[in-house]
Amino acid sequence: MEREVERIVRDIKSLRIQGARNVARSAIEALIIQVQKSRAKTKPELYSELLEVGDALAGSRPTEPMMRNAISDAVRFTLMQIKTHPALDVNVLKRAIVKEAISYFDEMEGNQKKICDYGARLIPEGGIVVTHCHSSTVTGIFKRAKDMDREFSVIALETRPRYQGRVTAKELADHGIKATLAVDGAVNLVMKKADMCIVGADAITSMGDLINKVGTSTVAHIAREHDVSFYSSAELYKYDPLTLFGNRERIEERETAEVWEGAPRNVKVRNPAFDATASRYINGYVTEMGVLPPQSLWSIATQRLGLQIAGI
Ligand code: RUB
Repeated sequence: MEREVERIVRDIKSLRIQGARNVARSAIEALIIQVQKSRAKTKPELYSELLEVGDALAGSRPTEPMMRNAISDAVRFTLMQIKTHPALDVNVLKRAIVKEAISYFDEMEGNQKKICDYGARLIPEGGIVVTHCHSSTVTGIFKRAKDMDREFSVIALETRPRYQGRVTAKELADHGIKATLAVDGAVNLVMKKADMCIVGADAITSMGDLINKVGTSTVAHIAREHDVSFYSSAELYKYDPLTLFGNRERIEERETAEVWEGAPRNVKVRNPAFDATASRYINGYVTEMGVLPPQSLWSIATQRLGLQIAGI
């Protein structure tokens, strides 16, 4: 594996690269680097290099189906080229893979623009919106709403232990949006005056449940308690197709030192990075296909991603 690719794997693991979209984007960048620098002389050699890099990337953050879906697309594309063009030269194949991977970035940008347009229309004029963690999709929506001259303010929850809420608050304030940071434990208190909640997504299951930064489910439950609408914004690439066959989304457990460095030996420390919010707490998913009810997301995502369901 190329050194630069190893560095990207490390950066994803350590959260230097953070957020599902950034992670997926960097994973594809890594595949492009590997293919461009590959010394593979044959197509099977190139294919096994791709599989090796794909496995290392996918294992770097287990709760990231957007990255997995993007890697699978690249691997599937390569396999199809090998099968359908047996005479294809390995260097021509390398260029074709790179071209295909670059087109994924354009698609991502187009999707993000649509999500920001749909999401911005949901932001209530003069309202207070609560968010959790840092999602580039959510901050994109807020910035779009601001650029449409909508007046609103955002409360970003701090998001222990890695404080991604600070990244959100600063990014929004730098864009001229009124931003307040509150500790996670204040969620009930701040929700009393809120008009809406919106968070990102790491994974969406076939049941329409949301997997996002730990603490998201608490935000959703408390929003329901106060009758505040709760949305998640996500590209359909975040749908995990394996959940349709009963697979549960794996929740990443991170280093306990992130929570308490040097904790007493007789204290057990847990550090789950994500949690699951049941679909009944979610008013809608803001996607590139519009604001979808959680129950219909799986079928629209299946069509959009061109997935085959065995037996149908
Ligand atoms: C980030 C997080 C974000 C989603 C969506 O967790 O939970 O809400 O990844 O982000 P972490 P985006 O900091 O552990 O990666 O909308 O940018 O894809």
